Amino acid sequence: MTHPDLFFERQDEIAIVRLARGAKRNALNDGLILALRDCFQNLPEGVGAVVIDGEGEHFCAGLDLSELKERNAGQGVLHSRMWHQALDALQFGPVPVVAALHGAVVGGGLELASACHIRVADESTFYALPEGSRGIFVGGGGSVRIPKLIGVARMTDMMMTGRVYKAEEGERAGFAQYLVPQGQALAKAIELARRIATNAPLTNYALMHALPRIAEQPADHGLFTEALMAGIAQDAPDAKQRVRAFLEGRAAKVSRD
Ligand code: 1HE
Repeated sequence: MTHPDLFFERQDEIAIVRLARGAKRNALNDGLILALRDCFQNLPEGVGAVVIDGEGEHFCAGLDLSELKERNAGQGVLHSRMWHQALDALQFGPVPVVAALHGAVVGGGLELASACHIRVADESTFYALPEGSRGIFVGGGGSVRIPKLIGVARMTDMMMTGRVYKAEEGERAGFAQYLVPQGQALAKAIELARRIATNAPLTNYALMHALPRIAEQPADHGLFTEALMAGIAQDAPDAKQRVRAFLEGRAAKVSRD
């Protein structure tokens, strides 16, 4: 799992994955995309959640444009499919991924962020899809994932007009679930990842693998899938222990503070 531009650090029950190509604003070349795929396909046992962030002033400047050579149509399809495989490995991997965002989250960088399960942005964050002005289209799953966060109309506007969303309006639009002061995204993402890692593994699995599929199913199929998932989850020894702990007064109550 070693690549010069991808930093991996285990911190007890979580892992930090960092894009480490700051001099190129963490632009994603083919090697880095394949390294991300390999990383999420080979997470060590015992990692319960992952935080992903970027080195330097920006989270990620998107596709490495210096590699955008003359590709024919077939090569372009395969290149896009390579991105799909890598970001699917992240989204549908073994454990949840929290993105810690700052600075530019643009193009393929936004596609990467939108494949994560939770996004924490600091006040320096800005979101854009410059593909429109570069004469290309999204190819890293953005047309599927980004409208699920902000809607088709906002994404169309971003690509047609080059609109840039700053951190605060980006949070309101749905890009990020948490907005924190500048420089604090990583700390908040780590705090969330540690909390997520304490969940029953099957609950996290259901949230990653069942929930997005249920959301795409017709309602009667979705309700049936939900019932199957609920039955499987409640049967796990972990679930029984947690419910017993609550009933015996040994587990935390829900608190508004
Ligand atoms: C790059 C890239 C890149 C920076 N590919 N080399 N993405 C974009 O269209 C965004 C292009 N990048 C930018 O608009 C800016 O670089 C940033 C706003 C992200 C950052 O600005 P700044 O002033 O901090 O950095 P910089 O001086 O522009 O860039 C520093 C170096 O990184 C410079 O190289 P140097 O050798 O001259 O030092 C830049 O050329 C290089 N660099 N971004 C290659 N993207 C699956 S399809 C996805 C399709 C897309 O993602 S399209 C959108 C591509």
